[in-house]
Formats: sequence, C-alpha cells, structure tokens
Amino acid sequence: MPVITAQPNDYELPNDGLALVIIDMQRDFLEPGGFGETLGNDVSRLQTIIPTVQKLRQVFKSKGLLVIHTKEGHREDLADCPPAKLNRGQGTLKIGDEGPMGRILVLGEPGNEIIPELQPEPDEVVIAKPGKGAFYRTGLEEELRSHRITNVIFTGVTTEVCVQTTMREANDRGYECLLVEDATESYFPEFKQATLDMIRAQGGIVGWTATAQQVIAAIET
Ligand code: C5J
Repeated sequence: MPVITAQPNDYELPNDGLALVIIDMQRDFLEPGGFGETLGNDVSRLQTIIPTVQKLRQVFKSKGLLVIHTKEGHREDLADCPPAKLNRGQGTLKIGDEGPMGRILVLGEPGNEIIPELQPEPDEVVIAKPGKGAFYRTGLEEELRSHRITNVIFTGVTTEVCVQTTMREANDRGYECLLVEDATESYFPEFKQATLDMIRAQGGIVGWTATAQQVIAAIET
C-alpha cells in the first residue's frame, strides 16, 4: 500500500476512495474587488498557490481520481445568509452589495465563479455552500458516499476558515483527511501556520499534512 510521507506520520493511500477537494478557489477570494479584498485583505497572497493546485488536479485527473470544488455563495435573495454573517465585519461592501465583479458572494455572479485557472471540467463536481464548512447545507456527504470516498486530500483557501472548518467536519464524519501545506493559503501567514500545527498535533487529531510533492510522489507510485 503506497503511503504519503506526511506529518505527524505516514498517510496510507487506499486502493480506491481517494478524492481531491479544492476549497473556494473563487474570484471573490482571490481577485481584487471581491469579498476578500472588501474585508481589507491582500488577495495576492492567495494567488501564489494556483500553480500547485493546478498540478495536483492534473495528477489526480491523470489517475482517474475524483476532483471536487467548493465555492462559498448565497442565493440572490440572501435567504440562506443569516444576519450574523451578513452584518459581521467592517468591509467596504457587504454580502449582496454590487461590486466590481457583480454582487458580493452571491451565486451566479462573475465574482462567485471559480478562478479561470481552475475552471471546473465537466467530470468534476462543484458544491455551492452557504457556510464556511462544505458539509453544512450541501450535498457533499452524499457525493462522497456515492463515489465510495474514504480519504480526502484538501487544498484551497482560506486555511484557517473554510479549509479547516471543512476538514474538521470531514474528520468527524470518519474521512481520513490530509491538508496539502503548499496548496492552501491564508491572508494571515501566522493563522496558516497555526492551522497546520493544530491539525497534526496530538498524533493527527484532525488529520495529516504534507507537501504537494509528497502527495504527488505517492500517487504516482
Ligand atoms: C472566508 C473562506 N474566509 N473560503 N471564506 O470567508 O475561507
């Protein structure tokens, strides 16, 4: 059985049942004028991982493995956006306001699309989610079950918000989770580092971490 050299210890790859999940690589978080920038963040930090996520996707696809994208967004009427979320933060624009890429964090708007560099292909799954965790009010669990997925490799943004929340949700549901260290990014480098540390602490209390090269080397074995 091939293993990924990972922290806190080796991660065993299953014969079947491995999927790549790419969290929220959408224009709203990675491009100027979106939700991330209106909250005062430097979005260029997040763009640095694009080539690494592209490479991982290509390797997974070459092995016939499932690729799932998520994107955070709300219905046009914002009925799925609780006031606690709508009113939080001191951004120049709020969720639902008209911005340079259409309405902020609203499904179907240009800013809500996955970035062109990772445009989902027809055989890839896209899960729209109203929350930070990708299991909350989505069909992600059914999708994973229908493909008999047991092991999930996580990438995407932002490390300590939607990525970590989703990884914890997946861990609680029994999935063996690994976060790719150089295929995830945060607006706050110290939060990214803390997230990696807390995931693999206590013998991997939330899961494993490894570099993209370590993941690719094992998958290509
Ligand atoms: C945030 C996310 N940061 N995708 N969403 O609001 O992490």
